[in-house]
Amino acid sequence: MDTKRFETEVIHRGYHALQHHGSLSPPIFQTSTFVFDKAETGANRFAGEEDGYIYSRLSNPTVAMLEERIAIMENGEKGLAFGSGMAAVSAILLGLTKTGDHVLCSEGVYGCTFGLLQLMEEKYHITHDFHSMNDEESIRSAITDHTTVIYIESPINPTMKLVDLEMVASIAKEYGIPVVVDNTFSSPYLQRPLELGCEVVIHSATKYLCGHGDVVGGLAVGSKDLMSHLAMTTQKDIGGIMSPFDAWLLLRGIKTLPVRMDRHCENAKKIARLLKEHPAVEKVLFPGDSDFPQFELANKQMKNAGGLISFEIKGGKGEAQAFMNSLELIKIAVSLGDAETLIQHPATMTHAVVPEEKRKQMGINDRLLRISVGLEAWEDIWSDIERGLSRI
Ligand code: LCS
Repeated sequence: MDTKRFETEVIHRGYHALQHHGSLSPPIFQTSTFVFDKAETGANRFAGEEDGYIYSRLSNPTVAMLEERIAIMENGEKGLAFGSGMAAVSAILLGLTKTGDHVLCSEGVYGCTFGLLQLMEEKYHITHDFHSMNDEESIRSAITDHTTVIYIESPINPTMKLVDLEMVASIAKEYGIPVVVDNTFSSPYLQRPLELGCEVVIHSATKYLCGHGDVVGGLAVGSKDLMSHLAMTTQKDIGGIMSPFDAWLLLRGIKTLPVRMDRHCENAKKIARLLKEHPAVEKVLFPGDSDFPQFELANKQMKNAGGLISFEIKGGKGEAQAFMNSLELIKIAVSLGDAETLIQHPATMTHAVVPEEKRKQMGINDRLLRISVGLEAWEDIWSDIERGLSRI
């Protein structure tokens, strides 16, 4: 199929109905293994001399449809699906490093990615440094002879800080170091890191790609060579793969990604503006706000600002928790990107594993709250927030 526009690819790419009895919806190949017509076929497939399925940890037709779809969405060559976002992060980071190597990481990452970097350092002596990555010379001086990966979240969970992906990718190219970007907060509809020169893009597919809060999954996209290598090593042998049913739910959710994202972005813009004007709010962190320190960069590398808003409430942890407890429509829950508006307290929830001093360095204090603005009528979302703020 010729490449079509994004909104068309998310619906059609990877599936050919007429090859499946005309079924409009793709089949779920809920099977662990595949039957060979004769012993030689099995031998040839294991030897890589013949295409075809072998065993669902190695590849599965429903999962392969999703891998093809995410690859085109990120404008990359090959996609891989995993059982969670963290299975994707760990397969990529462990696949690109060995003992003695160094990872240069953005100043702030999701709490479990932080935990994984700690584990890699303690158990395998793969060291890491956090870096703001907003100055070219200081990035150059932070790269060591042992740096084999530059790992970036942008926007960073939950502080919404951005990293200039094109700038970091061009420096990394001089050193021959791959740049890996966790694109979970934007989704490929809003930001495509591979088009900016980065090598690998990762998603917690649990979030916007799924969109309905019913799957935990991960996806990664990169060059055919690199992804095939990872498929045969850290994906196959560590084995954190995605189930056919979850792949099917993701294929379904992804069809509506563009329309959902437009609505998330629209709602978030309205809520961010109203939060900013409210006297009980100290500070709003939202890349779509013209006062956001990296507003220009957001406009340069993102199609729109996304559906996540972090804000500091006046007071401390007590006020933050009292506000959350006073909400009626908005759900207190981690995760993001669902139809329902969700609120969480990063210091005691998603980033509780990060030691307090490090959390402060990342910009996460006890007053900070993160809202994943859902698809409800924005007026209803706002009246819930407004009522909550007036009660504390
Ligand atoms: N990367 C980012 C940026 C994330 O926000 C998360 C999960 C992951 C990776 C891991 O993905 P998972 O294994 O959960 O699919 N973030 C969460 C959050 O902010 N709240 O709950 C989970």
